[in-house]
Amino acid sequence: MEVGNKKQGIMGDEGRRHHHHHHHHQEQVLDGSDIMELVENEKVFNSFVDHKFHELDRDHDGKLSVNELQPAVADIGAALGLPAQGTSPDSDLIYSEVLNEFTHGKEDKVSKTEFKEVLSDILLGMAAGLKRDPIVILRIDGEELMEFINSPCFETEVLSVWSEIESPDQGNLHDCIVKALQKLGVDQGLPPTADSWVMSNIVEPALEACMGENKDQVGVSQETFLVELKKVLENIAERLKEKPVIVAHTENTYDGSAIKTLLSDKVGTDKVLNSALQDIPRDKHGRISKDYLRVALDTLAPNAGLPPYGAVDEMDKVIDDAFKLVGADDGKLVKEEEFKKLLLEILGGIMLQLQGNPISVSTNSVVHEPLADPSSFLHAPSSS
Ligand SMILES: [Ca+2]
Repeated sequence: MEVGNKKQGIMGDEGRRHHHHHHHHQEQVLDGSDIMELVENEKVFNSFVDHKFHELDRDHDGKLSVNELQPAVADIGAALGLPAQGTSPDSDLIYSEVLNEFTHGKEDKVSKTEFKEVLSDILLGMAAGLKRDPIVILRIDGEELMEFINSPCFETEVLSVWSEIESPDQGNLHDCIVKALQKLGVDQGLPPTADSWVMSNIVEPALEACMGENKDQVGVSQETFLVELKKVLENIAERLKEKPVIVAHTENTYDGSAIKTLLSDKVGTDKVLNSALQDIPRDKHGRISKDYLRVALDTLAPNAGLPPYGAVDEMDKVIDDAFKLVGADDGKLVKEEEFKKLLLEILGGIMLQLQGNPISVSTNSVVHEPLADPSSFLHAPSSS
């Protein structure tokens, strides 16, 4: 099932993403010739990777841990133009997808060879703006929307949208059209209307231009709806032509397989648990409050192929249920071994639930600060 258009934030703000230049949806977003050149020049790229890897490998063990990868992931998010963590819902998920690209959701350490492969893949994908798994960068410029408007299935689709709007004859025309726009989406060439920039810079001006005083009209007929919606969509398409909107799109299915892989590797699981517990406070007897189970789970989420808590409502429900099942929310103090056991039970519970009912999520996040200088990522100082 789709959980589209969620809003949320990502990876820690590395301190240089406070400015959202909402008006810079420019062509150069996808002009990554500098990146192409760098990645394709074996010698230069090797030296770039050597340098970056050395910078990131803070404990100098020749591998990158999930923590050590965070600055690189944050840089990639910044280069993609994603909003900082905690500022916009979808981005968290995209950041965790980038991290998953490196870790494949299980390996707790990444070698230089793996780092190089994934980095080159991500950079080339960014540079080309081409479809890549799992992140697709879409440039919504009105062309696809015009195709939709002129397609033979337009009327059928719009009428099915009409039937999904709750008591359309009771709302005014403006609200009916807005509700309809919310039901359409990137598949039809519309940017996500849940985004406030899109709403105030594209949708509202289009509504104003098309409907004027008619917008307050109540008792909207199906016929009026069809005509008015078409006008608004055409107007939106015109605006997108002038001001294309860049959208980062992800699709993912959580089916518990990453947890299964993690749990089937005893040594790997121990490592992941120890690392998740590393920074969690103990009382003087070495006991841990169960309140920290959620913190620990969030820390190991990337290793278990889970999104950050708060990113996907349906996943949050599954996680909450797993906590309830093992009585994990009573805040009692437990010994470290018991804490780990509970954490494993929670993971097991989530896995079983997902195996029975996998959750598919697709998100569309408007990129507000696009890759104005595609090479900035490459020259940016480490955010650590
Ligand atoms: Ca390391």
